[in-house]
Amino acid sequence: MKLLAEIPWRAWKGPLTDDLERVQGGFGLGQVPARWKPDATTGLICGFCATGCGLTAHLVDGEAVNLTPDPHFPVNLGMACPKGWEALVPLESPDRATLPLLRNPTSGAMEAVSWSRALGEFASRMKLVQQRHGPHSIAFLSTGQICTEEMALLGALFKFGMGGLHCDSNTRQCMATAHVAYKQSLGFDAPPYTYADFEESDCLVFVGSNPAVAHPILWQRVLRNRRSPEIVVLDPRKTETAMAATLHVPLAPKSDLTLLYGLAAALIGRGAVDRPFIDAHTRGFPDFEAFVKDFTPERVCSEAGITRALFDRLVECIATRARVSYWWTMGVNQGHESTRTAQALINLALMTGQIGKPGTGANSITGQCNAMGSRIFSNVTNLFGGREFSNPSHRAEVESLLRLPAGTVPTENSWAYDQIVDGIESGAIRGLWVIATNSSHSWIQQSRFNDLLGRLEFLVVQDLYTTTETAQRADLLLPAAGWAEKEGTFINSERRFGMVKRVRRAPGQALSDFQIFRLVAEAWGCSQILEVWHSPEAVFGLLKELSRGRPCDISGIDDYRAIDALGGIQWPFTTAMRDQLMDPATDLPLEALPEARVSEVRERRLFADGQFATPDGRAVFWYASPQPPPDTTDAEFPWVLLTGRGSSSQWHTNTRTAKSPVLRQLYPQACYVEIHPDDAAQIGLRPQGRIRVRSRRAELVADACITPMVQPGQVFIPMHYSEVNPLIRSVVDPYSRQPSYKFCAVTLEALPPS
Ligand SMILES: Nc1nc2c(c(=O)[nH]1)N[C@H]1C(S)=C(S)[C@@H](COP(=O)(O)OP(=O)(O)OC[C@H]3O[C@@H](n4cnc5c(=O)[nH]c(N)nc54)[C@H](O)[C@@H]3O)O[C@H]1N2
Ligand SMILES: Nc1nc2c(c(=O)[nH]1)N[C@H]1C(S)=C(S)[C@@H](COP(=O)(O)OP(=O)(O)OC[C@H]3O[C@@H](n4cnc5c(=O)[nH]c(N)nc54)[C@H](O)[C@@H]3O)O[C@H]1N2
Ligand code: SF4
Ligand SMILES: [Mo]
Repeated sequence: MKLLAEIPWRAWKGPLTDDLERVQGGFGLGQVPARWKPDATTGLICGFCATGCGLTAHLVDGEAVNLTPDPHFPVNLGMACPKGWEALVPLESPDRATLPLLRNPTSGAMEAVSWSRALGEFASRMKLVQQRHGPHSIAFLSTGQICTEEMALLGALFKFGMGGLHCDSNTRQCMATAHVAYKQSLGFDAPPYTYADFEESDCLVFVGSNPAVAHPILWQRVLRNRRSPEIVVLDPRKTETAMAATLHVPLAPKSDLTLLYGLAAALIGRGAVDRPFIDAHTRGFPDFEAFVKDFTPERVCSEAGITRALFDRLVECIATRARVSYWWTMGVNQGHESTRTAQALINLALMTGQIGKPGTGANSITGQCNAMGSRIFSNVTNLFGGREFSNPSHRAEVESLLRLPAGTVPTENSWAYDQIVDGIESGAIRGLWVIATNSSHSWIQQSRFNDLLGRLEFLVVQDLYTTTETAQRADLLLPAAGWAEKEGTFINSERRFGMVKRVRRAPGQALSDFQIFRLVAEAWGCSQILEVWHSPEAVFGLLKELSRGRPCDISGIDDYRAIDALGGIQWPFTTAMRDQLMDPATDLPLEALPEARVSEVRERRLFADGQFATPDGRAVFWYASPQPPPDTTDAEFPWVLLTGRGSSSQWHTNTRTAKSPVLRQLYPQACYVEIHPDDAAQIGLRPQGRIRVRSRRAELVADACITPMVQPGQVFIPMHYSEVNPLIRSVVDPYSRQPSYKFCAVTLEALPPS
């Protein structure tokens, strides 16, 4: 093990200015706070995916030197994937941003500046943009990877303090579809399940989801299922998950909607529906029933490119198993008609009454560690607590709860990510603040995006590293403390709040995002608005009040200690639920809940009573006729390019995972393209050959990986390599505005080995 003193940034001897003394306020340098047992160990939630595994940090002098999975945490039960085990290593990288950096307008070089200078530049230049081009000419793009309290503070600062309107986050790339689909169908963005459902289901249907790679610990939960379940995978590729399934349906890319409507028609035809549930708890079924009649097995099999026998077997699985659960991820969320596709899955669960009971549900698996937090509490696409900006009574509630002057809350919705990008093109957006997302690699049709960044008058990037594709384009770089260097909560896929704790000192002058937002407010001159937002836990208290009476009510969670002591707490957890568990007369904190009663808090699912969050309590059937993908294949571009996760050891744009020598051993360093052996032969690919992949927008050259995992006519490139996104056309779903990353027409050319 490396000694702390040997870690490169520990040797940092930069100026310790008065300025830093003033701004750090307990969040910058100095000792890790002793509030979480300063002795041998403390628990915290992993900072990569939304599985939300509990990790145990092993401390020396109050600082984490190692991590192990927590055997008692209800999510991971003692397991972790390679990223979790290695999570401390990326914090120690020499390219950590340790000082604010400002671009010298003459030389173009980035130069270290004090925090005072950086914050002064931030406020004066963003304000100048607003003076020249109007208050809504500044925007931010944020993330599902910082703490809930940080997101909430940012959303309040920008919309209530800085006079901004347009902002979005990388959750648009990830979970927007699930958000909109649930909201329309069930009345609230409410994934209904708990992880125990993986173990309690008789038939698990995974659609566009590869948990064996992308959510390995959830996959372990599936493997713990003792009910001999059918495991069905709908994925054009024979993924690691599909190989382990009992039934793989290799449907044609983006034929999901047709197939799912055909499935609904076949189930209705067999009478495999729950009429009493439909009558009591849903709206719109008769019209849906009439609509799906056109989706005959013949049509479906032809459009999805599967055999009739396979289709019949799929119908049989779902019709005959008692507890059926539907799980979806990016193969559904990222598409040109993704919202209706997600809703086709919700419709299946509704019409068969498979929701609100053990082992059932229409269950979207979340991607980033805190995408759930950003969906409900970031004040970006919806007003705090899943409220609407356009609703006057919602605005008044928030203004009153936060003691804001009437009229502070904007009445309009923000533009979505793609509209902000278009806004840069049209000149409507001139100042951009990018926080904890690496858009210059991850956004769709990336060359256009990166060209557009050049048109901005001011680009601020707030990140852990100076080397990300986006940071390198910044005019101002704000050095952020990362996961484990700060405190707050994450919300995982099953709606569970978990604690992030400060068990490491941030390097140099890096500050937590929370502290940076507070300092921006001060520099902007709007800190009075945020007086009550002084610490993460104070913000958590505000979020409790903002959630009260909403479907995501967490008013019954006392404080951080309760979350920590109970293995996380799922929303909702209302004051009434708390009072049932803890006699209010005893005045004991929730953390003192007797062990015997902890199970009542640990695992909960939604909609057990068939009451949904719509005004009339009924879930709604949504559907639309399937449309072909806009980036069509033709004689010139005959292959379909699919993208997604390549390995359990790579995280997105690889800014963090590339920093671990252990993780680096576990994935190919150079971009590669998976191609079927028949196609390899067709294009004349030689062993160890390389391939040129060209779309209507760009081209790349990558190593060839010849494998029957992909079907003929399709190729796959992992998203972790920055070469891939320039190829993909900017197509978004009309309702969720989530990009369609998983369908791009390309042509291939074999190149000799390099
Ligand atoms: N190791 C690792 N884990 C991660 C991440 C990571 O970067 N690395 N990222 C996290 C995040 S933010 C997310 S959102 C999740 C994503 O988790 P997943 O969605 O499971 O991962 P992907 O590989 O993006 O996509 C899943 C599958 O969709 C399939 N697919 C493509 N097109 C279609 C289609 O038209 N129909 C169907 N049915 N399937 C299709 C792809 O072949 C792929 O196997 O993973 C999370 N976990
Ligand atoms: N082709 C293709 N493209 C895709 C996808 C796909 O399937 N195919 N998937 C999409 C999906 S689902 C997602 S979620 C996106 C992800 O896309 P991004 O969000 O752009 O990817 P990350 O690499 O996670 O970027 C996070 C950034 O935040 C920084 N960071 C980490 N922690 C902190 C922190 O605490 N504070 C601050 N300030 N910075 C921090 C990291 O260093 C990194 O630069 O990619 C999308 N892009
Ligand atoms: S599965 Fe997700 S939450 Fe669990 S250790 Fe791996 S990255 Fe972390
Ligand atoms: Mo994601």
